[in-house]
Amino acid sequence: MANSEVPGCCPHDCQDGCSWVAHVEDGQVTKVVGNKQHLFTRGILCAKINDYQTRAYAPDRLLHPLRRTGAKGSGEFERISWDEAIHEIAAEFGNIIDDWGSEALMPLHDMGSAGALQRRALMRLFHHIGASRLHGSLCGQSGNTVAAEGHPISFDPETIANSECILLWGANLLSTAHHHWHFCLEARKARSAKIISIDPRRTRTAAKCDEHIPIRPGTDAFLAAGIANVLVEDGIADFEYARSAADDLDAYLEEIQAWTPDRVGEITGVAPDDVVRIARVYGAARPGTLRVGIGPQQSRFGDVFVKSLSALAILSGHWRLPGGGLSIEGYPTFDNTAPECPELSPEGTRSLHRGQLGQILTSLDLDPPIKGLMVWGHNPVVNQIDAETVRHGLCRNDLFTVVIEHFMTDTARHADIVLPSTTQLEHFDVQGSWGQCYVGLNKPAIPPMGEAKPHTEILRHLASKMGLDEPALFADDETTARSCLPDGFDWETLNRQGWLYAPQPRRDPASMGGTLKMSTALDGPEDIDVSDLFPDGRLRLLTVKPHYLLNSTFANMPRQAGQQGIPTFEMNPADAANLGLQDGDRVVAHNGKGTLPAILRVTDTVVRGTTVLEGKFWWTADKDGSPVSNRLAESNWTDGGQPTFNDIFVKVTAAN
Ligand SMILES: Nc1nc2c(c(=O)[nH]1)N[C@H]1C(S)=C(S)[C@@H](COP(=O)(O)OP(=O)(O)OC[C@H]3O[C@@H](n4cnc5c(=O)[nH]c(N)nc54)[C@H](O)[C@@H]3O)O[C@H]1N2
Ligand SMILES: Nc1nc2c(c(=O)[nH]1)N[C@H]1C(S)=C(S)[C@@H](COP(=O)(O)OP(=O)(O)OC[C@H]3O[C@@H](n4cnc5c(=O)[nH]c(N)nc54)[C@H](O)[C@@H]3O)O[C@H]1N2
Ligand code: SF4
Ligand SMILES: [Mo]
Repeated sequence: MANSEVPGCCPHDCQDGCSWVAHVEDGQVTKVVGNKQHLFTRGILCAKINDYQTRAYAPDRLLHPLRRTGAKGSGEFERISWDEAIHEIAAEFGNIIDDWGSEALMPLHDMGSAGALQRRALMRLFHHIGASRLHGSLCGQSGNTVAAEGHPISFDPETIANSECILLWGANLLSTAHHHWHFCLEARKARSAKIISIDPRRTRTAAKCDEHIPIRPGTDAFLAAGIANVLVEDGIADFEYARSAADDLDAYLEEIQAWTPDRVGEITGVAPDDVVRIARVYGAARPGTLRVGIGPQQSRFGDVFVKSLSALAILSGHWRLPGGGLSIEGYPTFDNTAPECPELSPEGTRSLHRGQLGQILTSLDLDPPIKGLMVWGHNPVVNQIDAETVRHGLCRNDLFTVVIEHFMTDTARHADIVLPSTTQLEHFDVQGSWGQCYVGLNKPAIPPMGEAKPHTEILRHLASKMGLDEPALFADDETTARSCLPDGFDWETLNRQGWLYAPQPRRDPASMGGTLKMSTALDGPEDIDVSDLFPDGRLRLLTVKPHYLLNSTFANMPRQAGQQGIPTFEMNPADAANLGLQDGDRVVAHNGKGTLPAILRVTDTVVRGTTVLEGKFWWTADKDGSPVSNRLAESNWTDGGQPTFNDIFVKVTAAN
């Protein structure tokens, strides 16, 4: 068999969207390497993905359809054929539609695969049959909410190389989007840019910045107001620009006035001198950049957090220059939703929030209730808020659940039917990005492992078994892929080299014709009591992204799991001393909802009042509980719908 090098792209939920080359020898993928030609990837994949073939060849990979034989969640299944599986799903879905109506069916996917076909194409079946639709996000929903008000939150991240000051605000780039760091380094080299991390934790990234400003989580909007206040006091605010973008500048200026450096210091824990100094460096830069992460959005302050940073970026006028402004995301010209064919969904079909699964499955008021669920690219039993409620919902005996997966995850264990999915090495796909401006094309390097199937094939098989004749359900993969691309897109080059740079035009706040709102309705200093940030003297548990895992993906892979290590709480020495705990102790975090065992690491890299768990682990219960942090998370969302994963408050005690 000939050897070959097959172009493809990393499908994981990461802003970098790397382009890769799979090396195939005698029909086996021997390695997967970063594409050297791709200007973003620069030949390097990350610590999660650089041995990607081991995922495809993993001994615990799901390779056949399965039917449940034991209780839900028991993990007891029997092997069945594809025909049996598809027949059973078609029959169950048909019965549910007859008895309860189409809206009793719920599709549910997240970003397990970012490939447009793998992630989205199955939705056209659900839209066509009139199943409940989906809206909302588990991820940067606060950013989406502020963007929906007209605030731009994205531009081409490569232009950050032009910046003279980059505030990495709650963004741990070296773990979560390490290719973005290159452009920060270029700015440092070419423009002497200062790179400053604002984060409750001295992360890998913070350690490489020019400065790290530790901040109490949830207090960022006050720091943003304080910085804005200094820009005004110093006469370096760009009022002309702000007036061209917003119609409430005066209200905003009034709101921030109370936020003097001293008051900001009391609430945020940032020294008043630092507030002034950062403001001056940021204000004087031409331009300055706010590079903002997702983690800080995942608390009840999330929407205000994003809004306050957009207001600061507007007031500074940095949007006037390329690379300046507010950068949370970045996009190529690519229509992500085209493969879903949303137009097939009957008008008036109800829509469900994809981040409220526990409530949706356990509600007594939902009419019709959800009777049939299909999940792909998502592990809700670990990643949805209030995970015990999700699990209770999935244990309902009157719920028929299908899970499409690579592995027997905690979610798959609760399915009635499990279908094996191909990996990116085994199927064709095309994808945009949420962090940069390239479209990626993925060609299969090897045939499907075992009986695994791409989702588009599952779509065609199921549509046919359900007796449907809508032509879109039977479209070939290339037609579906091309529907994501604008007219005149250079398909030939994309097809040949596996990627194409296709940036969306830069849009700045002034392009909104002066209609934006800068005001965040921020509380005044007199309304805030710092102790409210830590109810009952508990610690806030921050669940940050693991360096070697991608959310819960790879938690079952020995290499990545070994490097990530066992669940560990990082805790400030002052808090540990207060609690009588020592480095290396076995401890348990608990609140009214559950317990979470971990090993304690006492370290001054974390601010007081906060403990940090790096990682999403699978359920594996022991006598002290399980490491799934969302079991301890109350069901809460911001007004904009962001689940508040980081609002977990716990007591930490020694394990018995
Ligand atoms: N290695 C790896 N990479 C990933 C992922 C992964 O799981 N592992 N997940 C991917 C996904 S889905 C996403 S959404 C992105 C997320 O990418 P990031 O947003 O960069 O990741 P997080 O770790 O969630 O949060 C970033 C930082 O915010 C800090 N933080 C938390 N709360 C606050 C706060 O209130 N204020 C401030 N200033 N900082 C705060 C945390 O300490 C953390 O260092 O990463 C993607 N990339
Ligand atoms: N406490 C807490 N909770 C959080 C977060 C947090 O930081 N803290 N982060 C939140 C964020 S930002 C996000 S984005 C969500 C992420 O939540 P999820 O999207 O559930 O993230 P993963 O754990 O990566 O699970 C993705 C699943 O998709 C599967 N998969 C991958 N590729 C394919 C494929 O091609 N086909 C199929 N069928 N399956 C595939 C993987 O095996 C994996 O089980 O979690 C959220 N939950
Ligand atoms: S997870 Fe992100 S950084 Fe790692 S290879 Fe994939 S796209 Fe690149
Ligand atoms: Mo995310």
